[in-house]
This record gives sequence, structure tokens and C-alpha cells, in this order.
Amino acid sequence: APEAQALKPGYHITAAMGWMNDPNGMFQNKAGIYHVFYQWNPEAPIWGAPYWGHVISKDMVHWERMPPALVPDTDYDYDGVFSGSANLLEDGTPILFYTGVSNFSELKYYKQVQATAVPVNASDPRLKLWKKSPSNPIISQPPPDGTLAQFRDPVSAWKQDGLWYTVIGSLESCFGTAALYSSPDFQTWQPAGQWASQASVGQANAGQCVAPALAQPGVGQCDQVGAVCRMWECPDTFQLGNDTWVFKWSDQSKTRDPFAMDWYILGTSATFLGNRSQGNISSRGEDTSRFQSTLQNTPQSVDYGSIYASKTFATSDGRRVLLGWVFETSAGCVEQCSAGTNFTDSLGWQGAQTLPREVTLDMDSRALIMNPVQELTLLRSTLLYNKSAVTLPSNGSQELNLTQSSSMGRQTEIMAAFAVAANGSQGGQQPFSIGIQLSTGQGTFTQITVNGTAAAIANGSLNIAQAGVYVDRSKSGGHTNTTTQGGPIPLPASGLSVPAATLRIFVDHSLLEVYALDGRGRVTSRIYPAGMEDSWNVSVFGAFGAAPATVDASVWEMGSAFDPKQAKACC
Ligand code: DQQ
Repeated sequence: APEAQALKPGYHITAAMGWMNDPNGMFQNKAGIYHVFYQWNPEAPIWGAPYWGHVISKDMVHWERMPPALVPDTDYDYDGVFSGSANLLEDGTPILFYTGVSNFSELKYYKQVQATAVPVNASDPRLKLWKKSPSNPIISQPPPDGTLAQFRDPVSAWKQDGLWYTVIGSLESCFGTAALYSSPDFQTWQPAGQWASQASVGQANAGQCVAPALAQPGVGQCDQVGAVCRMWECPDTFQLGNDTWVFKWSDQSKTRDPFAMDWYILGTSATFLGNRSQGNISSRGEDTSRFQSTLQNTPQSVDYGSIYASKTFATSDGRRVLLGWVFETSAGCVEQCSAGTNFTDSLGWQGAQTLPREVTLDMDSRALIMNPVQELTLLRSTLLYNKSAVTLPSNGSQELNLTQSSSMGRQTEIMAAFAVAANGSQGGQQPFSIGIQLSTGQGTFTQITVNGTAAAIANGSLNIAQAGVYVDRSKSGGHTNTTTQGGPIPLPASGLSVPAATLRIFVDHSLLEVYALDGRGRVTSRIYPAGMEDSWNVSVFGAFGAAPATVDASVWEMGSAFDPKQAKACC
């Protein structure tokens, strides 16, 4: 249908058809080719026993589709090849590490075990075909206080002191946890305590469950489908910088304030590895974790918008890159919509991945900064608008007079850098507000704002003391969910001294990715305005106290992720 095509993202990774959710097992192989897998139901645009879909790329922006890498077809994964990771052994051999799910129709709970797969032909740079290990499942015991019904999403393993370590999302005594496992050879795995838990990162468990009455070995009442306690899904952990570790997890509860589903916390780890008695650590409220969240008191949001199950990998040139599942969320349902409640169910496809984001550590703000990988500029085609030092009236807005009528107008990058005009000179705390309004025709618009307070605005430079980033969808129109998404931007305690405050927005049909203040604040939103297929306009606005401001703005058309002219990723 034309509407389905008008709304389908064009330069983000999507599935050809059917349902897409979590990113899985990203890595870059010896030939330099990037591999991305994802949870995929090719049979319908709703969640169902997932396959691992597979795309490859030479540059992380142009992608080629491969046949599905893993299909739910064995006795331990016929209910789904659930999420997991990729691992590169020392000789460069990739191993996919995933959760096999079975048993649902028989026992009404999912039995979750961990399994591996390797390339059929490791010298094929496209790694087209994969085979499951004959010794699968390789982990079929949940952690001591855990359950096989909530035990999934193994993290890319790391090696330390001669042992491999991985972390697996779990529910232990009604606490979401990341269970640690170790192995000498990637075959035999032992529980090794907890890496982190809701208790250790200072989040209460949402549960009303009491100690599990074990109906069957390893299955507690908390863990039946529909129970209140929530495991932690899709944990991720990695070292960034000399001593700093990041721990990231996905929290299904929709009660946190500010709202976010993917969280991270910074800490340290190494002192604990190898020194604990194995597999005997209670999760009942005690902080026994090996990941120590010493560098941050409270968890931070990966993104305030519609993303979940994000995951990172290391490129061969040492960058840490994140992808996350961007789900559909239309009017009439809150956040992830269940099947049948989302108007996009009718489109024949659902779900996308975020742009690949480079993750860096900012110790001044004790926060992660995320920006699209630099390769993304390869997708820029026509420069539609480019002006410097456009004056914004104080508390006013400036039309860029950009009206797009070509279909490419729906694939756009907007970059704006706001500065206080040179004659602005004020001390004290000044409220400021900068933003972009995307008008999509028929009186509908989406407003993206960064606001807060700036101290000592003077001579074109501002010191931002407090800021937040918000996507206001109340007037976006069509099938859009009208909730405003956003939250505070972590800043250094002494403020952020910048000559220009930046806002970078990626418009990809129904998908908006917003990066504020050079990637310090992020919001990914879905908008489904009715008029979007016709034309849209960009206006910028800014108000720095009463000081006049200027803006440098550029807008590009963007190419497509699956451009037939670039179809071959390699070889
Ligand atoms: N999605 C996968 C699970 C994971 C969840 C199943 C998170 O492995 O826990 O599709 O979205």
C-alpha cells in the first residue's frame, strides 16, 4: 500500500517484510565486513517464533540482505531463536551465541537455554550460511536462584585471566539480574555469581512476587507468563576507557521517571573477577555484584524514545558501536503496542534499527555520548539548504522555507548549531530554548526542543547549566502517538561551555532520531502524520534569555540503506 511505503524507513536497517525486533550478534569480520543480525518473524508483521535475519555491509550504511542465519528448527529452539551476541575467538572465528526457546505449547512456559552456531564456511567473507553446534545446548542450567523460564540474551564474551566470561539476562528471586558465567573453552560454562542486579544498581524490583514456589525445577510462580516480576532482558557490558566498564540492560517496566526502557550505568569490575566462590550468591537485595557501579549513582537513559534491546559491538578500529530496536508505537497504545493495537500491523512490516551510533565516554559528565558513526555522511546526497549565521529574532523563529515534494524529502538529515549573537551580553542564569519544527502539511507539525538554563551568556558563548531534550508529538497528526518523549541531558557539574548548541535530526519517513548537544541527549520517536507523503517544512527557533541568536543550518537528502545500486556489500 502507498501508505506502508511512505512510512517505511529508508536509510535505517529494516526487514524486507514481516516483523523485526532486537539487534543481535553484530561484529566485523577479518575481511572488514560488518554483520548485523536481528530478531525476525518473516511470516507476519507481528512478533512470532523469531529467526535471526542477517544483513552485511562494507561501511555500516549500505546494506545487503543475506538469507536468514538461524531458523527455529531444533528441539531446543523451535519456539524461537531468541536474542544473543557474536564472539570473535582469538583466531578470528566468529561464534554466534543465542538463546534457544522451546516447550511453550506443552508446559506454558518457555524453556530457555543457550546455544552456539558457527559459519559453514569461515573463509566466505559474507558468512552466508551458519550451522548450529552439535553440542547445543551448551548452557541448560539457570543461575542458582533463577529459572529456565527467564534466562536469555547472552552478551559477547570477554576473556580475562584465561577464562571466558559472559552475562545472561535473568530473573533471580524476583529481581532482574545479569547472571555471570565463565568458561575455559567456550563449551563448558559455569555460573559465576551475578554481574549486576536491580539491587546493585539501586532500582527497586517492580515485583509483588514472594519467594518462588517451585512448581517444577527451575520454574517459579514469579516466572509464569503474565507474572509481575520482570527479568532484565538484553544485558550488555563492555570496557570503555582504561578502568571504566559500562553495564546496559533493558527494563520492560514502564514506571521509571524519566521514562526510558534501555538503561546504563558506569562502573568498574576487574578486582572481583576470579575471586569469588562460584554460583552461590543470593540476589535477595544484597549487593553482591561483580560489576560495581562506583562511578555513577543512578542509571542513565540510553535514549528517551521508542528504543529497546540495544546492543553494542567493537569495530576493528576500536570503536564501540550501538544499535537498538526502534519499535512502532502509534496512537492508541502506550510504548510497545501489542499485536492488533498498532495501526502499523496493517503495513506488512514493523520495526527498524537505530542508526549505528558510536558510543564514547565523557568522564566530566559521567555519561555516555552517542553520535551516528562518521560513515553516515556517505548517505548524504543533495544539500538542500545551507546557511550560516541566520539571525533568529529573540524568542522568535525563522522559516528555512524548505518544502520538499519529492519522495526523497522524507529521507533527510538536519543539522543546526545555535549561538548567542555577538552583541548578546548577559550574566546570571538565563533560560534558553532552541528547536526545530517539522511541518508535515495539513497544519500538523512535530516540535523538537532543547531547553534549560544557561549561566553567563556572553559574546557568543554559553555555559549550559541544565538542559533537556524533548520531542513533542501532540500535533504530529495522523496515527501518531501524542506522548511527548524526552528527558534531562547529563552535563558536567561545572556546566557545559559551548560556543554553539547543536541539534541534529534524522528524518526517515516515520522514524525520527534526535541528537542534542553533540550526542549528549538522544530521543528516537515515531511519527505517522497523514500529510507526510506530500511535503514538509522546517523552521528553527531559538531564545537565549532575551539575547538574540543565530543559527547555522544544513539539510541534506539522504540515500537508502538498501540501495540497489550499492546492493553488493562486498566481494
Ligand atoms: N526479545 C527477544 C528476547 C529478548 C526480547 C525475543 C527483548 O530474546 O529478551 O524476540 O525484546
